[in-house]
Amino acid sequence: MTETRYVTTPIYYVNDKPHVGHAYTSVAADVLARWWRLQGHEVFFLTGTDEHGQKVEKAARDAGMDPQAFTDQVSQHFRDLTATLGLSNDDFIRTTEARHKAACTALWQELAKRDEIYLGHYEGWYAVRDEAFYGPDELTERDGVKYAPSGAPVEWVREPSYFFRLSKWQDWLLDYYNKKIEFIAPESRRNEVISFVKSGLQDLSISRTSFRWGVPVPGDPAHVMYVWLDALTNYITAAGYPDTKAERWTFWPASVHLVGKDIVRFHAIYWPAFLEAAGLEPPKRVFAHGWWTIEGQKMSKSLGNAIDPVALVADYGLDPLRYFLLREVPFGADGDFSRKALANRLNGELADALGNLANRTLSLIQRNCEGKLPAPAAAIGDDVALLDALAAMPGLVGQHVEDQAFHLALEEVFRVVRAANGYITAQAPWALKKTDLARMEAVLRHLHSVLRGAATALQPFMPGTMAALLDQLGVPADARDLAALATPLPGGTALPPPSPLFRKIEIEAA
Ligand code: ME8
Repeated sequence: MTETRYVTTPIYYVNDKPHVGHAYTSVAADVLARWWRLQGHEVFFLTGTDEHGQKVEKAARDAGMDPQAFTDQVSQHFRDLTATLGLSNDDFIRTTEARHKAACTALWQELAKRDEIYLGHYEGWYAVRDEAFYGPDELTERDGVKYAPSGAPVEWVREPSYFFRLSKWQDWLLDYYNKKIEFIAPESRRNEVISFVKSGLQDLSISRTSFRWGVPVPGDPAHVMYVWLDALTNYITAAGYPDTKAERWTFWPASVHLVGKDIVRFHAIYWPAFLEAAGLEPPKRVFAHGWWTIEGQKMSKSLGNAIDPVALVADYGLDPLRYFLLREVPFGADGDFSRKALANRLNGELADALGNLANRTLSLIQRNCEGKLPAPAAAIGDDVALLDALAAMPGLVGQHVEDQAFHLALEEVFRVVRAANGYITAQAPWALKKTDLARMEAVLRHLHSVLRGAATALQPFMPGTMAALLDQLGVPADARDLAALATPLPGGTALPPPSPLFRKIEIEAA
């Protein structure tokens, strides 16, 4: 049955250019969106940029630019990156757009109408880098400077502020986490959020008066909205809010917000509370993935080691990068990025295991079968185990993708690819040419089926390369979704001469 599915990335701050950490979340969201489309669902995939707040205002000032001109420029880098990464996003939202300001204003008014907002005074510690407030017990002090747990310095802020009655939602949140086990993943993050909420929630300051770069509070323009209230609202803006009759509103509530573990608190605590308080449905799931370090070090502007995804695509190709990001580290765990590890995955798994299987099989069909696909054949002997594993594979991949266990999804495909490599060696179809032509054809046909299954299931991960492989396999463009796997290609289908799918990389040069 066709369902609606909605996946989001965080909207990224435009204080700096994108790096490989941003590419990571975006590629993961793209894989989900593409997988769901392959299953026949109606999908909405959103990404974009977060452009207000003190941090962005400061970055614009440092660049000597007007904030709007500055955000126009940096946001464009993120928009360009969607093309470089081959993202299939359906929309790209910027928080400086009129539609978004209208949604923020409407949400604020709804919260105010329901008495969820009151005017008071904020006094406390604020980290501009995180755009977050911290309690005194969360801070550490070094050389007279206080730091948040993220390592960002905090400053003492005292100003009039509107507050959201977050404390009132504490029990509701705990009950919600209990009832919806799948709401926060992975488990470690769920536990972290639950214990934070159990430790007690304070009302949340949701406006600032000390700077101007934000959405004005309706009826009190001396205040701008707290950047996280503004930012989180993007997910409903793009679905049409406040017009809940809009066609896109059918996508709300979001199926999953993919975020890094740094911002799980905002998505799993504030966001469902804001929505519930405004009478809107909370999202179904928040998945917080782990953190990439670079050759063992934290990635940062000051260390100058932030890796530009555009350069990686130029050096290794887009699909090897997409594959590596999701294969190397279990989604949810932290990982270390190294060019050597990327080259190893590319050479060993893509070029050797998958690329060679395709090349050997397709070259044999070209040479020994006049480039025509052999007819479907019955499974006998060793064929049975291989084809059974192949038949089970898409279902297993689907379960893992649904859990956002992308590395396990890939492992399911490569398990079958490795089995097929063992099978081709054991069956030696090149030798069968002289002894048993019918068997040679059956073996090549089974290998073709494995390649078709693998290429179909891998499309969300490596769209460009798998489209090329499906072309080489003679699979028509309208027979590339999961359901089409049930219909075998007719024997005699003409296949084009094969060409290599992956270029190996010298490890030393990597
Ligand atoms: O937090 N490893 O934006 P941001 C893995 N605007 N992922 C990383 C990463 C790393 N080293 N570095 C960044 C914001 N990311 C807010 C979000 S949403 C309503 C507002 C990814 O530009 C990861 O997804 O700081 C992380 O959560 C996000 O970029 C932070 O991007």
